[in-house]
Amino acid sequence: MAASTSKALLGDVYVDDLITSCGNALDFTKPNGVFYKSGNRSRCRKASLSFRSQKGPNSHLISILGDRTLKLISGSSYLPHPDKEETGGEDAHFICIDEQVIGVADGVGGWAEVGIDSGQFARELMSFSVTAIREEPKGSIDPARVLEKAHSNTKAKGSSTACIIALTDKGLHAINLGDSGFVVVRDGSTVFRSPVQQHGFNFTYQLESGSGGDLPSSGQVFTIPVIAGDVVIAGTDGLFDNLYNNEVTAVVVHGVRAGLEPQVSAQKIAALARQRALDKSRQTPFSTAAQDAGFRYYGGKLDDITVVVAYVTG
Ligand SMILES: [Mn+2]
Repeated sequence: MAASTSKALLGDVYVDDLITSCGNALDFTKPNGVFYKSGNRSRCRKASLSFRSQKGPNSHLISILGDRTLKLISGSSYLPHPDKEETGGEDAHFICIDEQVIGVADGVGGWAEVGIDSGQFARELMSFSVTAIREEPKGSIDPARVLEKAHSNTKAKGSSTACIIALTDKGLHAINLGDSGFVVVRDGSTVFRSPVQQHGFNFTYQLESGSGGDLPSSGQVFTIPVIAGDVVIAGTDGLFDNLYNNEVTAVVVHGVRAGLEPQVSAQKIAALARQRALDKSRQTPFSTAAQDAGFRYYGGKLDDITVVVAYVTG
């Protein structure tokens, strides 16, 4: 799946742009969150793009790992690439409140060259993830098994990254495949950041329907102890390519101090990421990576931006 051809895209940047295993082109973008929120009997439902705010700002009670009273209070923000607002872009995400699971996916934009909207794959993958989560034992959800099932059920053409994070009896239990990911912030410091999985610069690991792409088993699995007061920030590369860790952390810390709900913090993070994405001169994580890969590239990267913020509360 390494075959690639070089294509010119934004400005003077050249990137590998894959057809068979589409890497993100520099034309990165994606919009349209799939939002699952409990509130009915099935406890996890699709709720389109209406992000209702959630109750209960985080408390600062210190709990120990394994404390069954820990909860995730989550909110999200999704800013599609400006050019893709009409189709909703290619990112997708979900929040399952009662199961305490969040997920993000980033459909690979390169498929647009062959007329395929990868957003469909990403949304289907997240939708089937929610279905699989409902079948998991309460309190010990296995994100790897969830992703495996979701992948086997997803039939749409396209490909996508995936990141699923569950709060279980053992702490955070997560799987990440590709260049989406998550960070855990504690007392103003980043205590965990999931590594990016790439085959090469701008060529993410990705799931594809059928036998193409990478396999769910290539995803990295994590078990991370958490305590009340921790904040989990999950996002697609539209977030992590544009904001440095300390920038994300600063917004989170401010939000917690101000008693902001997670959705509001997510909106603030997404807005800052968008601001950086539009900045043509400021150094960003993406411009650094591009330069390291030998490209002349400055500024941010315009893309779909998905941010899910989850407060771990006692
Ligand atoms: Mn992206």
